[in-house]
Amino acid sequence: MAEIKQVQVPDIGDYKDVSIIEVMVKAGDTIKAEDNLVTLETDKAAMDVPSPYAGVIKEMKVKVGDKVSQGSVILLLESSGEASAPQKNQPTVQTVPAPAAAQVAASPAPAAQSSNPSPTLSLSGEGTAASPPLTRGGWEGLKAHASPAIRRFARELGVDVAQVKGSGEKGRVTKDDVQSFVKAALGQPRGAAGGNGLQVLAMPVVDFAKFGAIETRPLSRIKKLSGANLHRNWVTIPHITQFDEADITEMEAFRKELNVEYAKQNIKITPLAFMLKAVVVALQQFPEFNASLDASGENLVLKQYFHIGVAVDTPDGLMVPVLRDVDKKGIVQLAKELGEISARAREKKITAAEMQGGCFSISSLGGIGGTAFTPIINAPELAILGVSRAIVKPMHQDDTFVARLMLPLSLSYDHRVIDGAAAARFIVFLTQVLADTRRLAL
Ligand code: CAO
Repeated sequence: MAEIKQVQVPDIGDYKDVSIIEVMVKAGDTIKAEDNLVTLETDKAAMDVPSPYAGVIKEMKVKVGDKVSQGSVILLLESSGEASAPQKNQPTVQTVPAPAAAQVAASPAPAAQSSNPSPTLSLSGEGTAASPPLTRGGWEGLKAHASPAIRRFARELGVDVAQVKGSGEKGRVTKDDVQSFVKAALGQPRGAAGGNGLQVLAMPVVDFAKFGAIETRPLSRIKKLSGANLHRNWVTIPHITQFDEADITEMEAFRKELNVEYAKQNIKITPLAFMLKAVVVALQQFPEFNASLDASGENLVLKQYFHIGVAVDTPDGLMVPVLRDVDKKGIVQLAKELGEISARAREKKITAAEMQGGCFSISSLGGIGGTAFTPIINAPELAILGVSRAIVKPMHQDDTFVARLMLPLSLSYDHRVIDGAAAARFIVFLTQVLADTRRLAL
């Protein structure tokens, strides 16, 4: 025969007067043993309290905001006799860890960042608290204020709880919030502003053999990896490219002298060694270029070290090894390291670690030719310098034209962080340093 049972707060350790932040059931509900009834929140954890019995709820004894301790009555239940297995009606606890810095991979993902993200359904779904995915959404998910039950509910729907605006107490995300979020996301046209998808036509599938002889060659592993990173960086970072030219006539004369001097030691000094040093002087002058956005996308992480990536063209594709502590090294030392690291990249002897930790990159096509190009930022860096081939040009000086060796520079920068004026100042400063190499020592 059915009997009325009191369902009480079970043993919750030393906690007393704990807040009820969510009530998942109401009078009249038919519940199963183990169904969650309420969520309690301490300063360290949120806990779901499951029902020890199955039955019909006769009366609720608590509401959101009430304070309870072990033994407080949550509700009266007309029990159908079915009880949960012993020890099972313990609260399920989920701690709310502090956000951790996402580990930066060789060429890590700067997922679309927004300080006010619009509803989006995550395709992969949010990770668990134990193993959050290394995405901004995932880490943010841990920061979001939501009970374990709501997190689970959101996860089942593939919703990143971090993106849901909470309407509960202290901005807590409720079940209604998650449902409204899903409705809003479903109501949005795919690829609308703020959505995750890009609304583009599918690539045409063409039978090329219809038009002539062909050969199919698979892309190298490096090309596949770097291609995916380049694609992501190109579509997610608003790139602007600023162009300028540096008068390197004097620098070139000095470089030639050095090359004669160091030929015996088999060290070849190319303009790139000077570029590395000049870039660091500019980064010191403009620290926001020596920075990255943090995982939330809302803070700039300014670096006090100067590691510069150098794009190396290898038979298998592009690699970007990183030269460390460029500020602490001289031009000859840098030229030597550049020669070694680019040779090792071409021999596929570069490790993943050697491609990590860069602050800024240089892509030099000066040895090949071309007048200018628009390099793609190597995220999470904020800018990259493209270097093209220097040519002798007539420059107007003191009412006359003089022949000067001019080096074309192309600076691509992340416009979310760097303003056009700052980029123009950076590149002008860089050209001044290159025009007068004494400034490298300042
Ligand atoms: N203007 C004129 N001459 C230049 C120059 C420039 N900007 N840069 C280099 N040179 C000269 C060098 O002095 C050298 O001349 P000598 O042989 O007469 O001494 C010659 O061009 C070849 O230089 P290099 O390319 O071997 O050496 P580097 O230090 O300039 O560059 C490296 C090294 C590894 C960056 C380069 O070999 C390379 O791989 N570049 C390609 C990078 C790339 O693919 N970028 C594209 C990325 S985006 O898709």
